[in-house]
Parts: sequence; C-alpha cells; structure tokens
Amino acid sequence: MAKKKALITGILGQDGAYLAKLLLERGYDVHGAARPSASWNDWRLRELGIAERVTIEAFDLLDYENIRRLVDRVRPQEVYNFAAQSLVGSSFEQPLYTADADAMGVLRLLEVCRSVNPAIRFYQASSSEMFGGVSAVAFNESAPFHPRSPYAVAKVFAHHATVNYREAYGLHASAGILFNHESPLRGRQFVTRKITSTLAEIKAGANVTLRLGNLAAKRDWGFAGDFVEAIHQMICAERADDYVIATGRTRSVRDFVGAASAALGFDLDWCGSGIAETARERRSGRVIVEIAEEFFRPVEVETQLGDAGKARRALHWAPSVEFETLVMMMARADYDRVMSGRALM
Ligand code: GDR
Repeated sequence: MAKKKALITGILGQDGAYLAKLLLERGYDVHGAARPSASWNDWRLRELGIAERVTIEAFDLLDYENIRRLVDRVRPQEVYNFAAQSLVGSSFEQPLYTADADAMGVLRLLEVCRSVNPAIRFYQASSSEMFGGVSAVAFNESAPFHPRSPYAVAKVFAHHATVNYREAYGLHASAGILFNHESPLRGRQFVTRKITSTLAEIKAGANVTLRLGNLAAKRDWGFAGDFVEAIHQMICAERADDYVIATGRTRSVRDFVGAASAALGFDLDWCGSGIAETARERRSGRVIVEIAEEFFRPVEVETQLGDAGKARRALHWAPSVEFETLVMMMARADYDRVMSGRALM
C-alpha cells in the first residue's frame, strides 16, 4: 500500500518537528513547509534525528499561488497548519503582518485545499489565547472567545474559517484549541524556555541575568510531545471537529521559575515587589532574576486553564507528562546543551 503523505507547515518549529517524528514512526511520507530561506535552521529535526527523512519545501503563507502550486505538486492527503507568527507579545508590534499570516494565511490554505483536493484532511492550530483570560473556570469548546492580542484576534478568524469550510464545503477540517505546550525544543522567546535556557547558562557560569515580565501570569502548561498525539487523532477521527487540548492544571510564571531553579539546584530568595522585585541566590547573594518593563504586554491574559474533557471522551487522549517532569526535562536538556558546548538555539 502506498504511504500516506502529510504536509506540515511550520515544520521547523516545535510542533512541526514533534509531529513529523510521530508521523514518520507511523509510516508516513512527511513533507514540511517553511518560509523560503538560503539555509533552513533545522536544529529541531536534527535533535530528533529525522532531518534526513523529511522533505522541506519553500512556502509562504502570504502567497496564494505559491501555496496552491505546493499542494498541487505534493498532493498530500493530510495538511497540518502550524505556520504562524506565534509570538503573542510581538503581535502588538506587528499586527498587520500577524493578521495576514495567522488569519488570511489560513484562509488561503483552506481555499487551496478546497480547490486542489477537497478530500484533504486539514488541521488548524487554534489557540487558547482566543479565550483570553477573563474567567476563573476552565475553558472548554463552548466557552466564548475574548481575544486580547492581535495574535488572538487573527487566530479567532482562522478558527471560524476552519469551522466554516467544514460546514460549507464538507472539508474534513479540525481545529485543536491548544493551551501552552512546551518542551526542550521550544523557542527561547517563549517564557518557559527562556527561563530554563538562561538558568542553565547561569548555572554553567555565564554572567547573565534572567529578565522577565509578568511573574503572576498563569498558564496551563503541557508537553508538546503529548499534544501532537492529540492532533494526529483529530485527523484520524471519522468526523472533523474542534477540541480543547490542555492538562487541566495551571501554574504561574513564578512557579515555573521556582521549579526550574530547583531542578538546577538554585535556592532563590525573592525580595522587593513590582518592577523592583528580584530573586537572589541565597548562598552567593547573586541576582538571578530581575523584572524588566519591556517584557510586559499592553494587555495581558492573566490566567489560562483548559478542560480537555471532550478530547478525553472522543479521542481517548490524556496528557502523560506532569508539570514538574516537564520543567525538569527542559532544564536538564538546556544544562546538557550548555555543558557540551552546543549553542542554545
Ligand atoms: P503565551 O506564551 O503568550 O502564553 O502564548 P509566552 O511563553 O510568550 O508567555 C506566557 C506568559 O509569560 C509571561 N511572561 C513572559 N513571556 C515572554 N515571552 N517573555 C518574558 O520575558 C515573560 N515574562 C513573563 C507572558 O506575559 C505570558 O503571560 C503561547 C504561544 O505559544 C502562542 O503561540 C500559543 O497560541 C499560546 O501559548 C497557547
């Protein structure tokens, strides 16, 4: 039997890499799409040992004809869309680009699927950011959206477009409303990996300080490797649908700093408050964490908590990695990278 062919946009990112690995293990022919570049940075694919097994194709979410030619040539049965401007903070600086890539880009992809082969199964990376953080209860699929950043506004458009193509044209188009998902392959611009990579550098003797914004923000942090499993199950399900994917537990950025410090053997002493708050290493008195205005956002999503009950019931999905294990995994990976002289990407 011919291998199933999947096209993963955003193949060079965390989720693209983990999903590529999972699909290869399940016998797929995996094609990845990435923004045109003279040299693709495929460090994640290399860390997972799959760089040679994935075909990378140049692709631009802003260019309809480019997407159409790519899908027409590759002829995938499944398209997973992870490509996006995915930094919530940066979206306040680049709202137009974010809307073009994260909202209109998805519409372009959906139009291409509909015209090239409406039998393509399509996955859209929707985001828990669409809910905002205005409720203390866990968000499920029927919670109202209250986007609080240009990124979230664009994701709401893309989410509705995905549902609309399912309803209007019968596309097998699913949207996973994923809460934060992290791993040793997370980009350093996101707070979790920024924390583990900077603390690992400090542990190894570097003269740097961990500079952070809002320590009180709470997120429902899961392991990206678990979350791509849910994504594949959505694509394999007989009926396309929307699913919240989350762990059901929430922790603050401060909790994350505490867990990562413990994992690396720092004993932190917090003092001061607001912008003047710092954390010093108790033994040496050295400042490890400082607060910096530049990392606060114009509007913040304070608390996120997801209810993945529907995915548990319909897809038999459950997360397997606990918060403490996740932090430990990320801290150790960064410390190993630093100690073996590998560049932190
Ligand atoms: P988020 O992830 O915005 O939740 O979106 P991020 O890790 O950027 O921020 C989480 C929380 O930490 C606070 N914070 C900081 N954030 C960053 N990046 N850098 C800092 O120095 C810092 N200090 C505090 C933030 O204010 C925020 O409250 C992620 C992305 O992956 C999205 O693409 C995805 O859709 C959602 O998760 C689900």
